[in-house]
Amino acid sequence: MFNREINMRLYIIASLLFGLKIYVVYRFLFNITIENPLQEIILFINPFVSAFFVFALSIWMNERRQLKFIKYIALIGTIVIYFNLVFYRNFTDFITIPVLFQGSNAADLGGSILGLVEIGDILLFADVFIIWILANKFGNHITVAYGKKTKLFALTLSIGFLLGNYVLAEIERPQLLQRTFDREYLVKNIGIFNYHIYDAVLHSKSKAQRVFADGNELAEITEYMEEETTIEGESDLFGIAEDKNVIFLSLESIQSFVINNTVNGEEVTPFLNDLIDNSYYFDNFYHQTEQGKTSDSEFLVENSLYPLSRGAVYFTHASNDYNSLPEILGENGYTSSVLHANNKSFWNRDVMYDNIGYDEFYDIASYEVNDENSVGWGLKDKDFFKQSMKYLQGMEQPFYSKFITLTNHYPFDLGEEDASIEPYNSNSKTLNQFFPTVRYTDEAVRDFFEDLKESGLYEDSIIVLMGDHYGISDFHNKAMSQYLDKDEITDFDQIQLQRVPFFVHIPGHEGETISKISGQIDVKPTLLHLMGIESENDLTFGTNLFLEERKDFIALRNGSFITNDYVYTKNQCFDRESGELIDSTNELVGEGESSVCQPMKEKVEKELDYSDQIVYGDLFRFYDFE
Ligand code: GP9
Ligand code: MN
Repeated sequence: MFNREINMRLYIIASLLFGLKIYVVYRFLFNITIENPLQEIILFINPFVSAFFVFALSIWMNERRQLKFIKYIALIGTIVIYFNLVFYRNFTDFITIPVLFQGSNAADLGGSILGLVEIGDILLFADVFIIWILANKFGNHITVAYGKKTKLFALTLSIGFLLGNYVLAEIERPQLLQRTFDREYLVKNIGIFNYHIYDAVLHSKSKAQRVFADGNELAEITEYMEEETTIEGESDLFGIAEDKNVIFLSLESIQSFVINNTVNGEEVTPFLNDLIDNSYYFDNFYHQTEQGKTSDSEFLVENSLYPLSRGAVYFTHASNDYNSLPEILGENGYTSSVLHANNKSFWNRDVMYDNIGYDEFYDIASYEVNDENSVGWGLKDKDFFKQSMKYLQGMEQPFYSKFITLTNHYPFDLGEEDASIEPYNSNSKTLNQFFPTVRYTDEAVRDFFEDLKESGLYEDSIIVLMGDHYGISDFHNKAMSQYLDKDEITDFDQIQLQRVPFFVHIPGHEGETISKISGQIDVKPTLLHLMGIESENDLTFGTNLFLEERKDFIALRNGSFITNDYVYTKNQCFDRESGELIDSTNELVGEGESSVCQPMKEKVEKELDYSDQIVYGDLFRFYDFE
């Protein structure tokens, strides 16, 4: 039946059978969420594209080798898929190299592995079986020695398919490979085999950088920290939260420009505005995140180190030694947890949280999520807080609990029933919709405060609120200038828009508004100070915000910075008060002269570089924090 006329070659049969199998596994055995038709299309074509690419390599070999190659590739591919499936049944996640070799995950699995194997799994090997029979019985009919033309044609075709797949994936999720986001996204967009290759590259890159570090770099860095970022002294607030719970709210995409502001004549954040009156509120507080978005802000808060300029440090350096907040709190009698109604593997949180010492992570599996209570990215904030109360009440005290909200996330979708205010009216749908979802989160926080009071937890806690990063990018500057009633959004304004709200609410305290420049890098030393935990030996780039003095700049991750006097960005130095351009290192400064921002620019670059050295070299493994 398989003769030259039909031209059904084994590599094509194998691609179809194997591709189909993989598709079925993706679609029905892994619980992959499909959010739109494009994802569905990618998920369907990817298995065939990947299978064809590998099987088509066989035609460069002689007939006997072709058969062998196809047989074993099908077998090995199936084993890889199968291992992932078994792993997935236990962890709802895909295998990464670190979990395979060093994670506690894999060890946990050891004992229970038999329980995850099902008899029907044998069907996963059906195509392998067919391929082996065909190869053994009809081998010489379904393979030939291919001519150069066919070889090149098949190769071009398979690379073309692969590129096509990649382009679709980029359309679906721009910067997928640079930013990673989530293993599930990777698998559904580039397929599980390409995902493993990607994971291996990522892993070896960070391993290599680590290998060349020996700890000698640390002396210079600690000296710098001692001089620049360690500020002696105590404030009245030292230990004010000792033995109290700390509830940390990470507010998705909330920027400072909505605070005490209105849209269509309505207050955007009435609850947060009122909260300012009885909180320590920082109105010049900057986010310092890059591509890792929320996870970068988490990293800053937990470590007082900078995230990376490329990729998400939560992904690239999740197994480093850190001296993280949850770990320190654990040593000081606190239990720690994170509550966030998303996939636990998003931003690799499950792995990172485990490493830095969180006791508990309440991810999407801890919540009841259905069509009624979700919008946009998932569970609505109000339901999220409501459903979280039972966990909070059950926690051993004192606890540190981080809540990460989600509703106010791009593209800022909200049902009419949840919108208390009208959208804005401009050419940017994104900005327009931003206001009602910000208001929604404001109300969710308001309700949460009520529930805390009702449960009695409020009195025993301090509540910290922080915007994680910007929600409105410079892409919407035209609409933004309309909203802010400005002719244009200058580079100076753009930096000022990177401010996010930061509140420390201590029940019974009147608080005050503090206008010193500050940022996410300062949160860790500030919290430890409030909790009465000495942190002199911590290596941090931030400083405690309740001291009179502080380090004299805030660096954004892209090298822009803010000092008391200046704002520097894109080679321009602005006066912070007036927003006037003082000089530009490109144009206005003549030869031999230098910008007034120059000395600080060098310092900022140095600090960012030191932080990178710590992360890339995993330098804290050489340091004794005791
Ligand atoms: C995802 C949530 C939002 O879990 O934290 O992520 P973001 O895109 O803002 O980083
Ligand atoms: Mn976010």
